[in-house]
This record gives sequence, C-alpha cells and structure tokens, in this order.
Amino acid sequence: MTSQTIAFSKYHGLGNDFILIDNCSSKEPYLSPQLAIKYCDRHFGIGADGVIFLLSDGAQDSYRMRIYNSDGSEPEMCGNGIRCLAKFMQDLEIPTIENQYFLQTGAGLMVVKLNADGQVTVDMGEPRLLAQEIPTTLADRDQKVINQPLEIDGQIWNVTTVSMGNPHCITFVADADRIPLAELGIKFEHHPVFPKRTNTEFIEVVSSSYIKMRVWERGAGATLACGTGACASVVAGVLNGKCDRVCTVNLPGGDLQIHWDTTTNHIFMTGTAERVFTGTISEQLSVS
Ligand code: ZDP
Repeated sequence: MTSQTIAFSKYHGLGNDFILIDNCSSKEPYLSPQLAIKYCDRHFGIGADGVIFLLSDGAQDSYRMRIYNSDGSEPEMCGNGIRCLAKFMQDLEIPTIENQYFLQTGAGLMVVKLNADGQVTVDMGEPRLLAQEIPTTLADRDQKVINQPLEIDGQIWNVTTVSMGNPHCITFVADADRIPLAELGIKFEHHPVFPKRTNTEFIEVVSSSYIKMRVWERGAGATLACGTGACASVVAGVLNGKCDRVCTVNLPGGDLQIHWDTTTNHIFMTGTAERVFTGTISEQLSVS
C-alpha cells in the first residue's frame, strides 16, 4: 500500500456527471470500486454518477474506457461518459485522427468525433435486440421483446428491450413527469426477468421527431441524462412505429440528437460535454 495523489477532472454531459482519471500509465483502474463509491458520494465525496478511467490499449493511438457506476458496478458502456471522455482527451492534448478518437469499451469499439461547434458525436454501433443480448428472459433467447407485457406489483407495463452494449427497458407513457421514478425504477432495475439488472426509460412521445425521457439508471438511480438510454429509446420508438430515425431526445439535463442510420444500422448520438473543475485526491492505493 502506498499513498498516492491522483489528478482528476469532473465533467458532465447534460448534467450526467463523471470523475475522469488519466489512467494511461497503468493497466488497471487506479481506484477500486469501493473508492469509486466513496468519491461519487455527493456529501462525503466529490459527487458524480460514475468514475471513468482512460486507459491505453497497448498500441499507439489506441485507448480504452472503463467506468464504474456510483454503486461500484461496472457497466459495459456509457454514452454521456464517452462524450466527456473525448473532451477530457482533447484537454489532455491527446492528438486526434481527423478530429476523432477511437475508444475500446465493454460494448466494442466506439468512434468519437469532436465537432467544430464544440459538440461531440459518437458512433454507438448497432443496437442489439435479441433477448439473450439484453439479457432478458421476457422472450426466447433469439426473439425480440417489442411491446411485451411486464408485470410490476400487479400493474402491466408494455416494454421494449434494447441493448446498446448495456441493457435498457423502454416503456411509453402519456406523461413522463408523472412517473414515480424512484419507486418504479428500482423495481424495473431488479426485476427477475433482467439477470444483469436493467436501465429503464419512461418515454413520452411529443412528436415523431421529439421525445421526452425520464431515466432510472442501473447502479446510479435517477440521473439527469443517459446517452445509451436516449439511443435505446429512439430504437424502441422506431420499432413501435412512434419515432423517426432522426429524433431529438429531451432529458432533464438538456437535449440529445439521435440518428439511427439505415445504411449502416449504426446509431449516432450528438450532444454537449463540459469540464466543471479539476482537482487531486490522495489515497492509500493497492494498485500503483
Ligand atoms: O448500464 C449502466 O449500468 C448505466 N448506469 C451506465 C451509465 C450509462 C450512462 N448514463 C450513459 O449515458 O449511457 C452513462
């Protein structure tokens, strides 16, 4: 055990906030999941929805993102977080390739582009729809779950499930603001039909090109925005005939532009990412 000082930066994407750490000199994250929980705490720590580590991936110009949720669990992917990571890399003066960074994640390779207007566009890859890919037991392994009933405390919710590398359960509602998010979200998250738990999105369709989303995140609870959730919700909207493939998603923290491209089947997400502050933490670390 050695005492070490670690530099961090705090960023947010539409109020979905993260502690970012340049972890390139080590193969493993500097912080354990336990320390991530501590630093994400809004009263006893820095305060964030998650901690993101920038790791090198062996080869030159090749990087990897790892993330811990505020409960210490490790998701495969994070849409708002990866936009923040791109801004962080830009601030670290890591050279781009034609304004792009190539980042490995638990959900595969993501291409992140820094736009001239300061926004960030992420090629999130293809959505995965089969029950085994979510994963969910709501249908047979190689079937899709589109508008299927899910029972919670005797009430039926018609849900569509989509994986953006991480699991999402989407339900369309008449008024997103009236959903008791915390009370319901936790029940979706831990429902036995989702063996890896799930993120849950409540979607109000304002028009076919503008939807309103309230999200309960696996391992992080109610957050102001969720990038993978916005992508998954547009996919669910298209599959249910409610949304266009080019759609704005309104979240409590602001808007995200989503485009599900017909030719490539890839989903492109565009939105802001901003630095809030930088600082250092001192910790007794087991990894150096
Ligand atoms: O899948 C999960 O456990 C999510 N809580 C990960 C974080 C997703 C995120 N909000 C996003 O923007 O995709 C960061």
